[in-house]
Amino acid sequence: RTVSVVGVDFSGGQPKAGVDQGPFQMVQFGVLDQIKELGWKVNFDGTFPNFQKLVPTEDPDIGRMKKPRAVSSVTRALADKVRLAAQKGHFALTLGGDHSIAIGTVSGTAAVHKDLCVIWVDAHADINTVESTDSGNLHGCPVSFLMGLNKPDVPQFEWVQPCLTPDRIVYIGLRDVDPAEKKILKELGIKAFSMHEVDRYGIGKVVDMALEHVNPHNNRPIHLSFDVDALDPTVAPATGTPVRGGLTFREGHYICEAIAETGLLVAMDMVEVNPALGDDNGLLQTVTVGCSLVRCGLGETLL
Ligand code: DIR
Ligand code: MN
Ligand code: MN
Ligand code: MN
Repeated sequence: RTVSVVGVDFSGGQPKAGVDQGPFQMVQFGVLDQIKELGWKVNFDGTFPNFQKLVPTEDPDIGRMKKPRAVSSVTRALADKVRLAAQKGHFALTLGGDHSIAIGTVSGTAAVHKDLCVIWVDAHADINTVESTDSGNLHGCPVSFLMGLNKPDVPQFEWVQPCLTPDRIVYIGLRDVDPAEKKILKELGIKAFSMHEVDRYGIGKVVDMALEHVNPHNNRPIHLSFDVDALDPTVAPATGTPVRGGLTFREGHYICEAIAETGLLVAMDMVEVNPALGDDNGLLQTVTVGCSLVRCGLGETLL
């Protein structure tokens, strides 16, 4: 099988520079060769698409939203790339970049895989609406766009087709959810396994329950959107919004292994790796773990 890899050198969904260098770092670390060694044909054009050039020089706030034009044009172009990859039957692997880019990746896969479900692994729920967001950072909002929760439509994001329903997404790893987000999760009945449930049931049971919820008949294609800040900051320190009390190294890998084992995974995002944050050791640790999570999603096993 073939995997199409897109590196998204974009940081405009949040204020910290450096997360745009995440894809370069993971590629430099050798993730593409590592994937080839797993038996995949890798489709990567060698030069990054350079999403940065789509970023407008002037991009004043709209309401609370920061950099709305940049996020819109980058995610729109990314959605096309991911859709084309999925149309060819390729696995779509996206290396970020901040998590706002999931507006593009999920739009792209959902356009092709009509029955898609999404597993969102994150410390955060990323479901703020353009009205509920306190920070104005759009990496805290992608799920609200994918679900069509922003009414009336924000003109810049009119191109986004609501492609996700509350029963088609499940969260794992949450521990920093804004009050307005808690309300949205509750009102829409969205299933979430926070760190509390990971503690209570163990990661094996949590992943079983998550898959059972979102994919009861084991026949829906799965998009895994993995924010590296789901991991504990001791494991992945180089990220923009670290939150203590996260997933262990093995818990993170187990999630990817178990989802890969279903044979239903069609797309994966690895986002929020920010090589500019923290010391050299923290950077190496974070890039290394990002690459190994990707390998597990693509079928690497321990034995
Ligand atoms: C917060 C933090 N809920 C916000 N979100 C983050 O800005 O909307 N997402 N850090 O990754
Ligand atoms: Mn996120
Ligand atoms: Mn996060
Ligand atoms: Mn918060």
